[in-house]
Amino acid sequence: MKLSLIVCVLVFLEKIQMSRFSKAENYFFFMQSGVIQSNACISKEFSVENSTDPLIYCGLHCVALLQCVGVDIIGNEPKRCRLMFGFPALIPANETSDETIRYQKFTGLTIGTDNFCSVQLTNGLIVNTICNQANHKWMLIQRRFDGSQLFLRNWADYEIGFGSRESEFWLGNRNIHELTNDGYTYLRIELMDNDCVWKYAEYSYFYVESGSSKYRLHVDGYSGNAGDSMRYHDGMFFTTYDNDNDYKGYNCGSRWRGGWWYKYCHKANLNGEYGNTNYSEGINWYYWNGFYYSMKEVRMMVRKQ
Ligand SMILES: [Ca+2]
Repeated sequence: MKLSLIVCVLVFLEKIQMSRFSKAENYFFFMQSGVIQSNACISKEFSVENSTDPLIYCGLHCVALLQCVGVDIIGNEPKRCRLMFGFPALIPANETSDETIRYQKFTGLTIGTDNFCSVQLTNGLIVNTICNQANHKWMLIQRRFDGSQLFLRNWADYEIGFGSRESEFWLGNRNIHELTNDGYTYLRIELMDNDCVWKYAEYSYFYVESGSSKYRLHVDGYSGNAGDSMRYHDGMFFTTYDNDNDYKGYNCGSRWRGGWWYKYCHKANLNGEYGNTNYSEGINWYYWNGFYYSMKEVRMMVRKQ
């Protein structure tokens, strides 16, 4: 009895999934309104004439703009169209009304919708994070988007992890080690600037050693458009303000306000201080915006090869 019910539900879900993807032919597919917060931008809002199909009209405007990742169609006649900037997924729901319908732009860089998820690793460890259910199962290991979490933390905090899936977080060095040990060794980093333009960097090899090796980083095989700021950190140990494993005379973690695989000290400081534009103290990605620019949003995620 129970089993047949489950089968029915699965068939139903599969049908929903299919209808969702059939929309992709129009360069858009339906995306559930974002329960996961983000600081993405609404770039433009305008009315759509009653005689016009709002999806086609809004869609053409979005396709014409590189930064546009999706549209919201809101209100009654005349409907209004909002063009959204930001990451393809994680764009916020600014209207909770039933009248709002959101469509996401379908591009080669689109990687799908985000959901809360739990994944059990082969050693039995259960990791709770945000997953992205597109072609690959991405798991988020870090998120920054509003400065609500303090990232200047000690070794123990970075080891266990802090924050939550509803907010900013660091998944924890122990979890990240276990994930990479379990084959999640492909890394993707997405970065958004203050105009909601976003870029990415991918690494075809990413491995973090265990705590006894001070969570030493191995990273290689860059591709992307944000520049390769991680290669500099390859081979480095993790440093926090209370555990100095970097090569500099002082403690890079306390000086540059985060926990990271610091060297002399960094080209990437993704756990730096949110919104801080002082030299090297903010969320820096040197090869895109240098040391005086702090990213509006960042997310780091891993998948299997
Ligand atoms: Ca040092």
